[in-house]
This record gives sequence, structure tokens and C-alpha cells, in this order.
Amino acid sequence: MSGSNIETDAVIPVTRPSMPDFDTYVEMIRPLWESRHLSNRGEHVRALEEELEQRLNVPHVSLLTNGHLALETAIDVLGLTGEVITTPFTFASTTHALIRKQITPVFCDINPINYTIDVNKIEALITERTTAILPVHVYGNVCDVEAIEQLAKRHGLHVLYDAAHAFGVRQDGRDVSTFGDLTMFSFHATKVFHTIEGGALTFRDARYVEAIHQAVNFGITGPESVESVGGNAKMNEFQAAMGRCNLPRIDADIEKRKRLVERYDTRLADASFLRLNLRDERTESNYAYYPVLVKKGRAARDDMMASLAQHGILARKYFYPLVTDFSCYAFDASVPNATYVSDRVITLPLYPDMTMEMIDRICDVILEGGNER
Ligand code: T4K
Repeated sequence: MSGSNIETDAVIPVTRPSMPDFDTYVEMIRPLWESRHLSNRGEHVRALEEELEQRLNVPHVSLLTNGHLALETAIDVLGLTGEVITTPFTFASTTHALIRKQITPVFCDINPINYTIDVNKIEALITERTTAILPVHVYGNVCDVEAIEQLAKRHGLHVLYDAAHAFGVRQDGRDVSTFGDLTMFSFHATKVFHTIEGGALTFRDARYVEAIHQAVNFGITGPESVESVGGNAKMNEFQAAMGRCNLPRIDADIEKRKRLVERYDTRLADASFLRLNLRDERTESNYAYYPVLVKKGRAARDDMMASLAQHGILARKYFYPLVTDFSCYAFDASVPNATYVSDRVITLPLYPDMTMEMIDRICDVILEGGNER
């Protein structure tokens, strides 16, 4: 045991943004003082879109203000209505986006293996009002993309992926950005790749390019023409410049994350009171999160959270409560696997600036209380 306590040890947050060299960012934004082209598809936004297309090996990337508006924009562009089948085990944004677009979310339980939507339970939820499936690659764990594609084809449904956590993740060598009709990414400060705030839609079908351009910029198609009722969801030049500084650093950051995850895995391997996140051999991970389940249940989980907090370790319960239990909704969904996971999950601190000593400090606290859990 390290003997650590909050009086003497620095606080360890659940995450911390990875920052580029300050001068590199300043050099990147300096020309903006001259050009004064600060937003509305400037040079950095266009360049970052191309750089991301190359990096993700996807035909099209459109940048947006943030991940949430990317979801709402995708719903508009795909013309979704009625009901959309989605997961309850996600961040508020996924469900909020549907409801804010007057769509009824229909909650499908998750699989207990990697916590993504249970494909075997989707078909029973399809009605004549269903227009799409909205799965989430939660923690960067990849959904059963082949089965979802087949199901969607059979029923004529759109597929919109929420890949907020999955930047750079590949399945059998194929980037997650290339699955479904549209895939949404979050480039929020807390994400593996960030543009301070930011988001993207990625896709293979060129016809979405113009539709997204209009949707994020008031439907404007020229100085004297407005062809659709779009909103405003444009990324600005300062965000894109941050992205251009961060993109060349991403492989090194993922490598650092990987080494930290390996340390957690080694230290916690014998903690029989925990279930660790399984990584699939087909998946090239981005090591975005380190979720563990405290098998015994919610009280034991909350107890572990409290003892971590006492030692200055600010883990989080991503995602508890389930969105179905939010006080702003009144959903009565039977989702036992999601409830099980949500009641037991803790996401431990993980970010590239962490040291092995910090991981050890966290594991010491967890293992010391282990027997009571
Ligand atoms: N879909 C899914 C599945 C998502 O997880 C998200 C976002 C979205 C959609 C929507 O994408 P965006 O519209 O956000 O692009 C955080 C993030 O704000 C949110 O982006 C993310 N998911 C979610 C999982 O985590 P909070 O409420 O937990 O953030 P907060 O402020 O408590 O910060 C968490 C930790 O990060 C703190 O310990 C402090 C640290 N932090 C945070 C910020 C903002 C920093 O060190 N610096 C910072 O600037 O939601």
C-alpha cells in the first residue's frame, strides 16, 4: 500500500486533455490575425478535413462545432423520423439528440461482453415507425457492425453510429469511421483526439457532403441563395488549428495510453472482485477509457468510488445513471444487462500524461479494499 492520502497527494482526475506544444499552436493560429478568416470553412477546417480523411482512411469527413450537434445534424441529413432503436448505456447526448429532434428513442439492451447494443434484441423492437438504428461504440468497444448492417439492409433502416469514444479504432484493419450511413465523432477536450470542442461526421456516400454543408450553415448555397432550413454547427478556425496540432501527436498518445492500460491490466489481473474491459482480438483499440465493474453491486461500487476519492482519485461512473432513468425522461425500459453494468461500473483515470506511479497508486487503493468487496 502506498500510504497515499488526499492531504499529501495530488488529485488525479478521470481525464486531462492532451496539449500540443504552446508555440506550435501559436504559429498555427498566427496567420488568422492577418487573414481575419476566423470561421465559415476557413483554411484550417478544410485542411483538417483532408488530414482526417487520410488518417482515418475514409472518403469524407465534415467537421462540426461539437459531437452533439454532429448527431443532431446527422439526424436531419438522414431525414430520420418516428422511432430510432438505440442503447441506454451512453452519455446523455445520444438520447437527447433524438428527443430534441422529436424522435422516440426505443431502448435495446446491451450485450454483457463489450457493453454495446445487443444485436440479437434489435429485430423484436422494429416497428413500422422505425427509421434507424443508433448504436454507440462505447469506450471504443466496437459494435457488431456486420450484423447491424445486415439487419438494417433487411429492414430498410439507416445506421448512424455514435463513435464519440472511438477515434482511431479499427476492426480487422478497417476504421470505425467507415461503418453505417454516417458516423459521429466527438473531439471534445476529454477525448483521445480533440479540437477543444468539436465533432465530425464521416461517411462513404458523397451525396451527404452538400447536405451537411447546408445543414451546418443555414442552408446557404451562395451569396444570394438559401436552399434549405439549416442551422449553425460550424467548426471555427481556432478549433481546427488545435486539431491540426494534435493529429500528428495522436499515435504517440495512443501508445502512451496503451502502456498505462497494460499496467492497469497487470496490476488488476488477480482482483477477482472486478471485471475488466475485454479487448477483442479483431479490434485495434484507442485505449480511450479504463472501465471496471465491481461485481458485487452498486453499494460495493460506490464504496470503491468513495475510497478512491478519499485518496484524491477522481474516477467517474460513466455511465450511471442509465439515460432511461434520467429525471428529464420517463422511460420504462427493461434493459437488465445495461442496468447491471451501470450499477457496477467505474471508469478509472486514464490520460497520456499519467505516470506508472499514478496507476500504481490507484491500484494500491483498489486492491487494499478488495477483500471487503
Ligand atoms: N456521445 C457520447 C457517447 C459521448 O460520450 C459524448 C460526450 C457525446 C456523444 C457528445 O459529444 P460532445 O458534444 O461533448 O462533443 C465529458 C465530456 O464533456 C463529454 O464530451 C463526454 N462525452 C463525456 C463522456 O465526458 P463530463 O460531464 O463528464 O465532463 P466534465 O466537465 O465533468 O469533465 C470530466 C473530466 O475532464 C474532469 O475530471 C475534468 C477534466 N477536464 C474537462 C474539461 C472539459 C479537463 O481537464 N479539462 C477540460 O477542459 O462530460
